[in-house]
Order: sequence, then C-alpha cells, then structure tokens
Amino acid sequence: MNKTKIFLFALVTLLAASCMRDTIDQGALSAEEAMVARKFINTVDSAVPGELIIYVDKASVAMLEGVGEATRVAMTDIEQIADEVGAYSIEPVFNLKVNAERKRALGMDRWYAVSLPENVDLESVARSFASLESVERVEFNMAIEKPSSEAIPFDGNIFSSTRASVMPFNDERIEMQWSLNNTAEAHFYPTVKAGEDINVLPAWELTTGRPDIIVAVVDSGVCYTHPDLKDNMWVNEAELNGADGVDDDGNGYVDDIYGYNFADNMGRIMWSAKDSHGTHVAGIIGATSNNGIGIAGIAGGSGNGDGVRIMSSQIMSGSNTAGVKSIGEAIEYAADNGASILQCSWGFKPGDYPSDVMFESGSASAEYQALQYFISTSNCPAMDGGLVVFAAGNEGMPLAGYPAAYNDYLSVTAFAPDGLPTYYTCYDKGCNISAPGGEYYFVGNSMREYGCILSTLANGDYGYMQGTSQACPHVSGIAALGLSYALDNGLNFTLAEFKSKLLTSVNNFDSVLVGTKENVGTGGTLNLNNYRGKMGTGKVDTYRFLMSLRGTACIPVAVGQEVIIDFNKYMGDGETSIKVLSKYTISDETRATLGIEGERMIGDKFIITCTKPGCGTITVSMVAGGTAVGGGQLVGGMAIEKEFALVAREGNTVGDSGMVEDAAGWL
Ligand SMILES: [Ca+2]
Ligand SMILES: [Ca+2]
Ligand SMILES: [Ca+2]
Repeated sequence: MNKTKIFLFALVTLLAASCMRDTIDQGALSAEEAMVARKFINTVDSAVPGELIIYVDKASVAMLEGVGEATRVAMTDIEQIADEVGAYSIEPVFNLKVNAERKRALGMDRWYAVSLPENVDLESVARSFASLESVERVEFNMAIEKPSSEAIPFDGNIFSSTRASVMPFNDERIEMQWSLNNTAEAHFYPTVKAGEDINVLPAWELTTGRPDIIVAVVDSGVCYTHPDLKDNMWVNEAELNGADGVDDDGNGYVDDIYGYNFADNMGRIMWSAKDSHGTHVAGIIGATSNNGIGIAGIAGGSGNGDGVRIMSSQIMSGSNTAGVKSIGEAIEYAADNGASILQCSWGFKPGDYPSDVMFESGSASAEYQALQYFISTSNCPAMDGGLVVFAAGNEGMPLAGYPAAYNDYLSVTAFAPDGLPTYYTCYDKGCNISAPGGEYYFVGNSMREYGCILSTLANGDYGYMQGTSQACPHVSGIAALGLSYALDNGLNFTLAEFKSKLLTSVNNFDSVLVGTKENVGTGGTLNLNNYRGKMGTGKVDTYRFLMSLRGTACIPVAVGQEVIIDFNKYMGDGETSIKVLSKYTISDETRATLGIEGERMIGDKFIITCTKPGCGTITVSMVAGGTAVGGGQLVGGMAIEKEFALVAREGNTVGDSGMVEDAAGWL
C-alpha cells in the first residue's frame, strides 16, 4: 500500500547534535514507573520482533504528519526516541486516505507503528516511549494464533437418503451438509439427533441472499478461483479492469481485486492446498447454491447470481500470520470497502489478552479500535452499523478467546450433530450463541469425518473440518440472510436490534444439558451440567430469525403431539384489550408442510397437531378494543389480523397443561 512513511534517517543528519537521553530512566520514582506500566496494553511475550505500536497525543499527530515539510525544524520527542533506538520508520497504522474525517474523530489517526531492527530489546524500547507524556499507550505487535486448517478431503461418499427429496437445491454434495438439515441419519454421527441444525430450509423460501450484501472473511486467503466460490466473490471492478501496480480506485491499496493480502502486504490473495481455513469458512457462508456442483452456502443464492459476496481480507498466509497492525488494517479495509458483516474465526493466544486494567479502564488497543470502527460503519441500508462475529475458541475453556470475549461482538460456540456441546468448544464467559461446528467420531481406531462440516478447500476441492471456526460462519451466513431479507422488505434495524433478534431467535440448549456425553471425538467424557446456561442464548435458528426481523412471533410446537396454543401470550401489553376470534387462516402449503391434523379453536385457545417437522404461518383474526367488531354506525372494536409462525420440531417440549414450554428464544 502507498502509505506515507516517515523516514527517520532523513532527519538524523539535521538533528545529529540533538541531545541524547537515557532510554530508560533508572532513577524513576515508583509512581512514575506505575504510570509507565499503565500504558502497556499487552506483554512482550508474543511480540513480533522489531515492531511496536504506539498511541500518541493529538499534538504529536500534527507534528508527525508534518514530517518532511520544508518548514519543519524541530523533532518531536517521539522521533528522538525512535532515532536513539535506530527505528527505520514511524508510520500511521490506519489508512487516512479513506474516511479520514471519521477516523480522526475516533482517534484512529493517533496509532503509529514503529519499525525497528529485529534485535532491539523491545520491552526497553517500549518503556522509553511510554515514559513520554506524548505517548499514551504502547502495544506489542502480537501475532494471532494460527488456527488448525487440517481438513479431511471429501472421500466421494454421498449417502443417498430421504433427505434428497427435501433439499431444495441441486448441489451434488448437499446431502452431506447435516448442519443445514439434520434428519438423524446415523452415518453422520452415532448419536445424531433430528432437528439439530440451523433450520435454514424454510428460510430459503424467503431469501437465499443478495449480491449487495458483503461479508468480509478475515482469515487466510479465500480461493477465489474455486468453482463453487468464484461467482460469489466480491470484486473491486476498478482494480479488475485497471492497471497492474496501480491503485486504480484510490482506496489506498494496489491491485486489491478480491480483497487484500495483509499477511504478505500485497494485492494478490494467496492460498495453498494446506492453507484452506479461509476458503472453508467462506464456503459455509457463500458457496454458490443450486449450481449443480459441490455444496450449498447458507447465503449462497439460488443459482441465479444472487448470493451474498465474499471479500477476502487476508491475515494469514502459509506460515505468515499478521500481527495487531495488519489485523487492524484488515478490519478497517473491510469497513472501508463495503462489508457489513465481519467474519472472524481467529483469536490471540489466551496469554496474550490485553491486561485486565485495559479491560476495566476501557482503554482501546489498535485491533479494538479497528473493530469499533467496523461496528460504527454502515454499509447496508438494513442495519445501522457493522456486525462482528467471532469463533469462541477451541481450547474447551470456560471463557471465549480474545477478541471474541468482548461484549460488542458475537462469539459463537459449537455443537455436534447430537445437539450437544463439542469436546473442543469454549463456553461460558463471553459466549453468546451456538451453531454447528461438527465433531469427528471413531469406529474402533478409525476416525470418521461425516459429523464434521463439509465445505470448500483451497485446492478447488471439498473437505471436512471441525471447530468453532466452522460454527462462526454459520452465524455470519445467517446474519447475511437476515440482512438480505431485511433489504428485500425495506426494513431497517439498529445494530443492537439486529443482534438482539439474532440472539433471541434460538432453540433451547439447556434442556439437553444433563448427565454426560461419551466423547466420541477424544474418547473422554463431557460433564454436560458444566455447560448449562453457558453455551450462549441457545442454538441459532435461521427461520426464527427471519420471522423475528419480520415482526412475526414464533410458536414452537412439538411434533406428533396435540398442543394448545394461547395466542394471548403473544399480544404484548395489549392482551387485555384484544380479543382473539375463532377465525384463522392456514395456507395449504403450511398444512402440507406441517402435516396438520385435528385443528380447532375452543374459545380463544387453538388446538393443533403437527405430524411433521417444519415451519409455516397462521393468521388469526382479532378485535382490538371491545368484544366485537363494529361496523357502519355501530360502535365497536377494530378488526385486526396477526400472523404467527408455527415452528414444529422434534426437540420442542410441551408442559403438563399442554402449553408449549420452550420459552427460550421466543420473541
Ligand atoms: Ca485499490
Ligand atoms: Ca491496479
Ligand atoms: Ca454449489
């Protein structure tokens, strides 16, 4: 990229006589030392050698930006330190060529990266900078933990089954995607359970995505030539049709056609067969659906070029993993170039969290600053802001990773085809919602992969992976469908509303968290009680989410049981002044889908049996105000109709009174 670099050596001769000072003031008072220590965002332990990030005061920004101007005679105290420690350059972390005004208002212009010889004592240099009044924070450029990208290649097995008739798309391998529609077929997993999926089939009848919704996959490079991804890639047309080596669209990045490669600092997105993590994640969200090949993406369209678009914001490349600085830039890039969902299946090592002091004082780090910038950027008219989705982490710890654990981002835990927690998923603190992440199982000594998630690989083929890295893009894909549906219907939400609707459109998790799970993945045993109330609000449900965006209450119904529905429960505070009439409509389609039997109204209670799992709607007539509808000169209530969604699942329970009890996730 063409960032203005401040080359310090240019000033060295000018200011050769400038006073040298001790880089470490050995005689400092302990109060001063404490002041310096408070400026440290993280520890030196995982720092990338030769790199340091500093957050400077406003006055210093003006001076540092003035470097190189002819009238400039003095060196800032920051430059003096940099000079003393032999720094090569000080350059702004963020890209002020785009949206500079907003970035300055947020203080993003105050982050600088200092490039140093690799052999300097970074901690001591950091202390020198921190001792300056003009430096408010110092951050070591820690690298993220490279997630496992081991995939088991697709083995050619497609289990023909009854599922074929219900899957709406013609993708060759859609049969193997249990997370889209789990019908409890044992070849996926020994203790597989029906309905433990994301309930996307009925949602696809409402929307399959939109090409104006952009999801940034912040990960290793997305293989944009993959036959099942190439049609759903975000494309920077100006660069595609522009000149090599030229920043044709002036966004600060040269040749960024499908995104930008921050790991290698170049426009070209890179991948290798062994480096499929980002490609796998991308396929779950946006593999082209209904194109006759491979798999279906959650928001991959209907085969008519109408899927959501994937932007590759690359932060890992082979053995290269980006540090804080490049990650900040990658997130900023996504915001500046149109993404409204940030897909993040990565995190820092548990020991690399910013200190508790930083959490408590609300002090930002460079990556936090970038994430907050993404959140505050609206690139889709259906949502005010950007949605950040993180994988909770695979350490099996009762704490989400960092930055996933921050309150502002969704952090996704992983469940297996049995609807129980996976052996690896993080849970508890900082975790928000659960989605299918998949799990291996063993038959004797041989490992079976069908319980994992099948998606695209960087060699142009397909393969299975497991992890919260796979659960996370399920939520990103569902969010992308939600934005598509909202745009289709002219709806607009604040980011808080959108997140709230997503987090409450879930199926109950806690009801199955009793006893133990014999761990098919590792041979160990999970105590399920440990996970109660700790897997997030519940298991994400795509159809419920779209209904929630539409403002239609979802009523869970147990399959094969007669249930009594009290619509009054869904009237909000209007219950006492709204009378439910014995009049309703159910479409033939809903009747057929749910296999409805024995339906009748008794008073204002509705009795129904759904013999098949599925979703449909019922419209009920009511009188608002009074007991009867008025008409002509008659004084009376107003006739209104209200739509409800019936969600019939095997897992739904009914209470003693026959009332549906599954309260979690109701609107
Ligand atoms: Ca460009
Ligand atoms: Ca170009
Ligand atoms: Ca496909």
